[in-house]
Amino acid sequence: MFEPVLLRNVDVPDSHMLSAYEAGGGYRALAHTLRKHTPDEIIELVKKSNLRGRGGAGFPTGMKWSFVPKQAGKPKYLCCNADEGEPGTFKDRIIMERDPHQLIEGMAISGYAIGAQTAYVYIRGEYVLAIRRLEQAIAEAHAKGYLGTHILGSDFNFIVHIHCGAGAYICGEETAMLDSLEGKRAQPRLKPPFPAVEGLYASPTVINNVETLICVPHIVIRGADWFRGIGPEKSPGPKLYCLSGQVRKPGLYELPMGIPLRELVDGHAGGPLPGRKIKAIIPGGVSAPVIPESGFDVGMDFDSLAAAGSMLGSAGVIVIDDTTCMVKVATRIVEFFHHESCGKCTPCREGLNWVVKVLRRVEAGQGEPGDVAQLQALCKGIFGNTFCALGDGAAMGLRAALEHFEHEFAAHIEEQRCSFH
Ligand code: L3W
Repeated sequence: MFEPVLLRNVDVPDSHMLSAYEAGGGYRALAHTLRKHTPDEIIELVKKSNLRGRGGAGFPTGMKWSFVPKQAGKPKYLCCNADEGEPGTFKDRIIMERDPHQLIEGMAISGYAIGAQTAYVYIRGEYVLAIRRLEQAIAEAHAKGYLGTHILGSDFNFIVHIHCGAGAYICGEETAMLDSLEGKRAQPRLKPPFPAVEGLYASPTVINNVETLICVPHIVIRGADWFRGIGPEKSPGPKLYCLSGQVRKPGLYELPMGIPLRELVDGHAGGPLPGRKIKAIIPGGVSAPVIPESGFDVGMDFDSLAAAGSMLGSAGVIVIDDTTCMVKVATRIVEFFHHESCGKCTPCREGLNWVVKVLRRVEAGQGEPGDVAQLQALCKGIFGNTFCALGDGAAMGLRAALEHFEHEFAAHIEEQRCSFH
């Protein structure tokens, strides 16, 4: 049986309080780090663990940290991406609401490793309870000497600021987030330069997701080999999966990286609702291409899902059963991306507007014979041609829905109605 590590505290009474966190061994990893390790040793340890970013792209964390220039000069920043805007994704919220000290400890160790003294948590503005709990936890950590100057008697100084987003999905894109933190309208920046070299206020900045940062204290205490021993070697570790949609037991699950999708949904989340059959699953937030039933044996890790034509993304697993119309699903998803497009680049701004118009008419039973081909051509025009991953996410998702469920689109157009309603 897999023992939860990242969620081990969340059901403890008062789990958000410092006393409960300390009682479970909290801040031991920070104390150990400051007493026994140089910053470079922590970077090496994280590299050895093969920890990969949990925000969506799976970039190796230790490698990202090692891109931060070593020389003194400009300040270095750590930013925690807690904007969690991907539909179907709620893992970071649970951590911040129920175990905020785990994040603060992860940030302090990560800040030490990269030479940062200042950190920001860019948090989704709707996460009111998480914001309150984090503020309280930061104050408690300051009072106890886990944050501030000369942390635990060392030379390490580190403070954490909270910055609340205001409801725009694009702020979760790392460079748009930096613009938002600087007080500008959030729009993606051209990369390179990558933020690790030139980020916040043009200074070296490491941006990591909440779940990535909370893995760090456990790697310090239990070692890189322990972490690498869970799941596939190139994509290891404990993983948080957000289960939602038409499934018996939706919720947040911590299981090894690489668990087969079928085992996750049928075994842990209880399978389909009574009398229903699951026909499709979106494995990683709506940016990830939908998987039909024939693909449910895929492993839930970055490489296996990429090889299967989808992606792990934020591990927001959305379950769709045989009572749901895939044209409707695809339309709602593309409407979301269209609404959230920042408007900076033409293929995303104009392309998604066009796609939504076609999808809405097909959904309403007013589709025209060439509409599927039109949608495919539009996806081709958008994918790979947008400034950031938002347009790609919309195009990839629609392309997969058209590929696996073309018959549902064709039936809408032919019968001029939706047979699900
Ligand atoms: C330095 C290099 N740094 C890459 C860094 C880069 C970034 C990270 C990954 O999109 C995905 C997206 C969403 N020197 C570097 C380097 N980096 N090369 O590595 O970079 P990248 O560009 O591959 O991805 P990204 O733009 O960060 C993230 C997908 O995630 N997604 C989003 C989910 C939303 C949430 C949420 O709500 N919590 O995570 C969902 O599927 O579509 O593909 O840090 O700077 N040479």
